[in-house]
Amino acid sequence: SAVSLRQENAYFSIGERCNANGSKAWRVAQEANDWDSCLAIGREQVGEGSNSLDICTAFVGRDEMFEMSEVITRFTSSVNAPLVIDSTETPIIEAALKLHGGKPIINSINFEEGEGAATDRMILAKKFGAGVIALTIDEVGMAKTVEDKVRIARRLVDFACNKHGLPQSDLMIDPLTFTIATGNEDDRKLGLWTLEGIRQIRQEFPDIQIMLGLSNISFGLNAAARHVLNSVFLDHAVKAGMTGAIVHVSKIKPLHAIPPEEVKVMEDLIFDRREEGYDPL
Ligand code: THG
Repeated sequence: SAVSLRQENAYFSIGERCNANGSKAWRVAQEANDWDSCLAIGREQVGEGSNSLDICTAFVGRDEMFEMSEVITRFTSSVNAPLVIDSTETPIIEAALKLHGGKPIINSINFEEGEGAATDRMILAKKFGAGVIALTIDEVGMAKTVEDKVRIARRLVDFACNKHGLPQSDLMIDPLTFTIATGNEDDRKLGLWTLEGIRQIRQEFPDIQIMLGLSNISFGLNAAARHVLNSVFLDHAVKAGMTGAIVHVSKIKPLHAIPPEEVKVMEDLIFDRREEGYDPL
């Protein structure tokens, strides 16, 4: 058959496994302050194609400031990829930015408690030349409907770019992914709404980045099914206009490498085409 020279579905991939809540192997290494093993988990993901690494050291009973600082100090000198600083605490973000060479990314800003914390973080972004991930969360809560995602995205672009001068290309809007695998009636449309949110935000703001924490979509399924659903959803999200994602990079398969019947099962799930009594999983 014809060889296609067109690279499809290029996106900025952020490795998800340097996360105390998202990887058992990482948590075990971090708890032992085994920084060599942490570094190995980071390097492995870059070797597998991650363009960046999400770093989250927050864990109950641990010293996030100390452990984040230890990690950033080592990674910034030994891993050839910009880091995504994933913390809910502004002082931790600031400490990490001070230690990071090159261009870091702040994960994240949102309007959960108004604009105070977001303002502090925008000032840091400007000072350190950082990119910014912005979640569609406001004082009312996390955006689940398309309408809420687009409305809060508008406010985030206005706030970060118009008010605080962040270049649109350095803003990564995250319209939020939730699991669609709970079997819960209320959750069935959440994937569909995220895809439609991406499409509308892309249309309104052609120059911003749009990203997701991809693996959230499949919480609740077994590992093999998760990898297929994550890959299929990623493909649809990129086609809708997404330009980045936090992923388990070695588990992402291009669609042509997944059996068509498995793609269909996952598309039925994503587009809520399940029929009465239909139980694909
Ligand atoms: N948006 C933004 N940042 C985020 C998220 C988001 N950061 C965290 C999270 N969500 C994205 N990262 C992960 C990391 C791991 C998993 C899911 C999301 C995951 N891990 C397996 C598990 O928990 O079952 C791995 C288990 C293991 O290896 O031990 O699913 O949405 N901006």
